[in-house]
Amino acid sequence: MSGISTCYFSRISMALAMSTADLVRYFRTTLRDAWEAMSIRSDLDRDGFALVAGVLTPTEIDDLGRAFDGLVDVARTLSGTTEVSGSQVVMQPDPFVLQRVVWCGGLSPVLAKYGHDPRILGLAFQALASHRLTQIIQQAHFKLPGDGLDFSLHQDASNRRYGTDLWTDVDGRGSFVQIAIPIDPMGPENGGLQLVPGSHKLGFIADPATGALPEGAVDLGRVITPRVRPGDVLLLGPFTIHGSGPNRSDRSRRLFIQGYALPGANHRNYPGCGTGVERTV
Ligand SMILES: O=C(O)CCC(=O)C(=O)O
Repeated sequence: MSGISTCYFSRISMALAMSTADLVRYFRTTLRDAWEAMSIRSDLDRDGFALVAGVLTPTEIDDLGRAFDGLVDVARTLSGTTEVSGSQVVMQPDPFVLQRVVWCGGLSPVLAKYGHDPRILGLAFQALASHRLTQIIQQAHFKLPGDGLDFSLHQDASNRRYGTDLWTDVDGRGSFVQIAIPIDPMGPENGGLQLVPGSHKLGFIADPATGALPEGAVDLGRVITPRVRPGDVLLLGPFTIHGSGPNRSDRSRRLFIQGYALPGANHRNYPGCGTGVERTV
């Protein structure tokens, strides 16, 4: 919150030098941004996730789709999980299943630039209230028709190694936000993200060694699979229980994911980015 206050205080000092028309425009934008920031933070506090519509344009989504296609082309030349050009391609050759490309910006400059895109960083700032962020995740997730891929319900905090020496929870709220952008329309039929609203309030309940959730921790009747459009953005806290089922449709479900930690939280080495890349909002 103090980060947000500092940000708006500096905006007010800049506004003192402006004409009336500029001033009106400026305050309108500032108020809109402040409102959006409050609602993202309050959605994250209440539900464990927040959905922001229309962040990327259709043209950008087309560019991202082409970049994802390029990753599939690279994966088809490989015989198994391999590190290439600073990315890790997680796949099997026969039958061909491309699970994900870790630090995908290594292979694709088009994807790389979204890691420091001001809109994405602005959302991460709103979630974590820090001008300094450490990016540790940039992944391209694929679910091509018939590939059978699914993700059992989990908390991202497990993947961050919460509860071990590899993670320090510097803000006491998990110190991490995941930002997911669908490249294709995503919903129940094509393996869209499943979420358990409010589950973050349980805190970190997974087994730190295996990531498994305790028996009966999730009331499956509370799982939702929202329809999310390409270019919309879904923010998830690290304790929010989520997963996804297989893609049973005849169209792909591709998901572009960025993940940011508060500085000092992560001590784990990730393919492509080591302990992370510093970003400033
Ligand atoms: O790609 C998916 O459907 C699941 C992604 C996910 O659960 C994760 O990255 O934590």
